[in-house]
Amino acid sequence: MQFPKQFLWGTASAAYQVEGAYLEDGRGLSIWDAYTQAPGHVAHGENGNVACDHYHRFREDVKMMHDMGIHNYRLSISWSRVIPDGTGKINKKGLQFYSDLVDELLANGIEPLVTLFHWDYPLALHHKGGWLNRESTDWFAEYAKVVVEALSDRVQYWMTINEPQVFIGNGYDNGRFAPFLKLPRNEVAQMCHHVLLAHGKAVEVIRKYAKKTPSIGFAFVTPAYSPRSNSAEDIETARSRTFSVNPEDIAFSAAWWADPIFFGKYPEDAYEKLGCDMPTVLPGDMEIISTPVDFYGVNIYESKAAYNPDGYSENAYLGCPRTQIEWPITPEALYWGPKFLYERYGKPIIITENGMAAHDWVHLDGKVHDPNRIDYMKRYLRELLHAIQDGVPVIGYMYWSIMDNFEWADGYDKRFGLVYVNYQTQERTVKDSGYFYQKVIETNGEAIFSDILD
Ligand code: GCO
Repeated sequence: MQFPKQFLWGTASAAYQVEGAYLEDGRGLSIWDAYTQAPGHVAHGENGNVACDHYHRFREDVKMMHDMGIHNYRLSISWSRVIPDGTGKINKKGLQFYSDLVDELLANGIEPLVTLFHWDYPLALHHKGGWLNRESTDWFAEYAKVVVEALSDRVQYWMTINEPQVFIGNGYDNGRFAPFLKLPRNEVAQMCHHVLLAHGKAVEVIRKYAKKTPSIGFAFVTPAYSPRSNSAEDIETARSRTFSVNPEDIAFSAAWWADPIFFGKYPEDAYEKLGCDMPTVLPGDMEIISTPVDFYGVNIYESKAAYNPDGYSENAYLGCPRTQIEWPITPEALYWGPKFLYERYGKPIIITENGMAAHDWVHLDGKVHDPNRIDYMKRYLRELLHAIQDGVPVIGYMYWSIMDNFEWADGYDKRFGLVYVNYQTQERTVKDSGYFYQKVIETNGEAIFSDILD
């Protein structure tokens, strides 16, 4: 069996990482605009002020995607471009940009998948307490309604929130991402609860106001553990580690986020491990949080080794190859991740992100040769196909990213794109892997078994 007939083959990006135009047409500031300007936060003092200048170049970029044979494009909306202060007055020009982008995509035969929030939190709301303030859940619902009313006549696929694990864990727990804070655990836990509640309210809003019947999910990151062997015991060890709550790092625990959504309650072990740091939950919250969704969107780049007592901070195995961003290359992540998630939560899966950063540059012949990325994609997609063959309903795959972009605290050094971006000239060059992916899409996956290397 091959990839399903209607499989969503796509690529992904996020507003702050590609758009630039940070002060244009009435856009308000986000926490990334504000806190990247301070020294020491981002490699080389870089920021997303210009990024890939996609705001101005989106028509050429969409044409490029069309020429690359891309079928789907996962994009995110900048909240403060649409509502500069986070609540209240709408910025018509900002909203128009996304409406034009959606039109351009559809005119080029590309279906958009929209993420409402990919980390660029409005600065004005941060100053009102951000996710720590319970009102943040209503601010998010208000914003969701504005976007849904503007785009849902043309958009079917919606993701509420991208990787709460990362923007909460790195943003408010370990201080690596904007707003670069290290808050006490009870506050981090309370923020998580508000993020979940905001998600639930947004699901209700999308369901209620969408003009086209929506398909709703989120884009979480799930660090699945892989078993050492296929013995029932090893698989069980991997599964239970995947879903157990790590009290030192609650934000990165898969079940901490997904159990409330699918089962309407926090995982049992969270109560034991967090004790009085558990969030305050008001009556009715869990009903809202568990408003049904249609798919489980998951960003998977790597798996941890279940047999390694220290897990993911250690090598999956001695000498495990790593990408340019130092992440271990563990293709089996695309088998075990979707499998465990489907077994536990029973929803179709979309791989909302997968990809690698590599040491790419334009070679003397004017091309970008990245055989390592092609090999990576083949290995990961073969594992994904294996999961499908084993009965996991995976309905789509979005390569991260369509083009090189602003990689958060790593600035512009780490290149994940299928398209190379020269940040001095904004020239785009499709990498060999971009042409390879075109063949993958054209053949509905057959090309992952070819011997194409460049
Ligand atoms: C994430 C984000 C992306 C990243 C990508 C590579 O997964 O962290 O969704 O914005 O750029 O994953 O780190």
